Amino acid sequence: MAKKKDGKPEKTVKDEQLEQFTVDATGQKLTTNQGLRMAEDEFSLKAGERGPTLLEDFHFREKMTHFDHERIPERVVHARGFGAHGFFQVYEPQADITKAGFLQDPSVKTPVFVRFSTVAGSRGSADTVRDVRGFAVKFYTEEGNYDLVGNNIPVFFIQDAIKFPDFIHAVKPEPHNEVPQAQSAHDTFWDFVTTNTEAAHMVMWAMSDRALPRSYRMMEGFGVNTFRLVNAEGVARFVKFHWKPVLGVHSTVWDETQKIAGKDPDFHRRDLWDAIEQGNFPEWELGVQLIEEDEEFNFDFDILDPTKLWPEELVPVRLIGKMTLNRNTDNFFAETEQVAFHPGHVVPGIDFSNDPLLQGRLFSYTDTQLKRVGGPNFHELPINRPVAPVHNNQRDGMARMTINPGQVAYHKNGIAGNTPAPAPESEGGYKHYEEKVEGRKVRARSDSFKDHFGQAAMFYQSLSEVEQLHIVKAFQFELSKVMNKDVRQRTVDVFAQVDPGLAAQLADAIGALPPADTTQPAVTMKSPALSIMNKAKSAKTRKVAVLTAKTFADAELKEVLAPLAAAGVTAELVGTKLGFLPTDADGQVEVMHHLESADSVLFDAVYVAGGRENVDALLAQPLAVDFVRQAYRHYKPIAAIGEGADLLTAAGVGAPTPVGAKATGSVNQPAWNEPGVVVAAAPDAAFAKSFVEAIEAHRHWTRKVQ
Ligand code: HDE
Repeated sequence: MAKKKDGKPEKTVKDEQLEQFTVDATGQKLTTNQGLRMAEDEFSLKAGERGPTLLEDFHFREKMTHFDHERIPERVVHARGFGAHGFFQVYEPQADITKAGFLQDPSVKTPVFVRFSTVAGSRGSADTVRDVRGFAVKFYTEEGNYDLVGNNIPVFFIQDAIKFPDFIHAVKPEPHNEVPQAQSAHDTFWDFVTTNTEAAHMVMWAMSDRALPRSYRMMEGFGVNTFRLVNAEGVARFVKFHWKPVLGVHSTVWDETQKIAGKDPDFHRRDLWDAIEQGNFPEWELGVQLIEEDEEFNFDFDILDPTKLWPEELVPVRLIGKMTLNRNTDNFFAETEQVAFHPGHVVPGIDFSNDPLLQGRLFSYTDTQLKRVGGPNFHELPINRPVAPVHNNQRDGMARMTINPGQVAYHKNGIAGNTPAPAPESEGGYKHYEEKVEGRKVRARSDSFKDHFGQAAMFYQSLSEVEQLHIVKAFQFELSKVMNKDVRQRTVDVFAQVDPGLAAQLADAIGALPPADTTQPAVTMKSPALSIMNKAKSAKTRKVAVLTAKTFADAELKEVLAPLAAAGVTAELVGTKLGFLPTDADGQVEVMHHLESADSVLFDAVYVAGGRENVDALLAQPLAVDFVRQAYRHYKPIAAIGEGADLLTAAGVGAPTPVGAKATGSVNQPAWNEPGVVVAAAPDAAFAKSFVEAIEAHRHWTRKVQ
């Protein structure tokens, strides 16, 4: 990443534009909104010290009125979100498939703003809930804004946009009592998805580990809908968009997810913010899957059906560029809350398909901005402004900011030389792809959309045993919160069509009848790319809790913490007191977290420092024992040096391997026969290497954990 001499990322044209609207009040005098300096800001104007407040107090009125009007409606979906700035660069010119300008020149950095979100919860809901994540990217290109408004799951619950209000009403808190918040584990969600079985495929994803991302930085993004790419010759291809995180795809486990929601409801936004502040800029590669127009009907699914994915083994993903997020926002409301995405914001070279979900989306997004951001001028808000010039005859409206001089506000005109004038295609004018369409006006759905279970079964069968087990448990959790017994039974019967084994395990857990039909659905293929176990592995940016209490050995600093840092792992000390601990080489290390407020769910791995005094102090703390026990239950890597191993034993994390037994997870002695547990008498390079490898593996699923 190009950096300026002061170490800060280079400014993009969008940064420069935003700076014109950025005002820092540090060191300034306090004024009213009219620019009037005020001599007093703590006392309202009164008739006598103990008398009533006067209407004349313009400062009080202005301050209070502004406050009273501070809130805008939250997004009707995706209300909870978090954004950051960055840039996108294409690897090679993509002229063969699209004429989009920002996909041609590898030296051009196109500024982007990205907003990640959950779907069902309110603005203040927890980050780590079981839900789909929004992944919306605004590219500020030289040809105008292009928005790729995607999710972290490649398919959707419904096939036609007209059903969106119904689906959202079913998943949101129930209308009579507004319960539950940010959860699908309730009657109406399961009632909907079992009476609208096109949802089956997406439900499988929502019950999978994909709905529990470890970090926004570690999840894939998908455009979901089928779009078109069009090149300069006018040749069009169907396209699906992908974002592939460089750090790989990783998830939390359900028990951990729920605990994080209490321990740190801002877990994901904090993670993204901190990573960017630390210079660990998250990166995703942009990929495209392409289908030629004459191949449209070559598949056993309809490529316009948004409940179907295009298996990567059938239609390979071509990686065409990389996005880097390198700057946090200055102001959450002005940027993240006011940003307005729309899948209809396209540039020449990108066009739509007849995907019936996409077609409806093309209406909804502008409509919702009118309500949410309060009028037709939301494109003038700094975060939404294109860096490309805007010239047209649209005028007026609430909070208009642009001053358009001149007599003429219409087209065609003679007075202004018929300008602003439409640009021909050769000068960058957008021309819709001339797809031939014909048909009768019908309210109907194509028969080619009728298979609701084939890809749901393919998804399930493509996963590892662990991932499948997580889905079974998720169904059991969700349905045990459903009160209506008919809905429970219907869920068993419907999902038996995806996998009878899954349905039987569900029935058993929720007191429903086992599925009547136990025929295993035949799937035409498995898609290994769907399993997150098959994605890139990396220890980079992982957070290790270093448990210690009294002192810290210099050898551990050099042989453990330094190699962890070299591998890009962040190690932070967790102790019984905040402040500095002495090292045995007259140095000091800082304890950044207190055991009372830190928790293993907030870290990726645990390291227990050695030293008798240390470990005895930790053993005396039930919270320290719980810390290790819980990390073990959540399959996290655990390492200990010397006496630190006693804390592992106290936490029930196995024991040294008896003499003669075959050790698996060890470096130097004593050997520890537990996957992902690395123990050594003294730190050395091999110990650090094994620990880094254990962190790279993310979780150690072969542990026998209840
Ligand atoms: Fe959205 N969606 N959506 N959606 N969507 C909104 O627009 C809608 C769908 C997605 O961070 C709303 O500005 C309809 C699929 C994201 O600001 C609204 C349908 C996908 C975000 C809307 C869908 C998405 C939204 C609410 C079915 C993945 C958050 C606030 C036809 C490809 C963007 C807003 C942000 C937001 C409508 C389905 C992604 C109401 C009608 C499929 C990431 O306009």
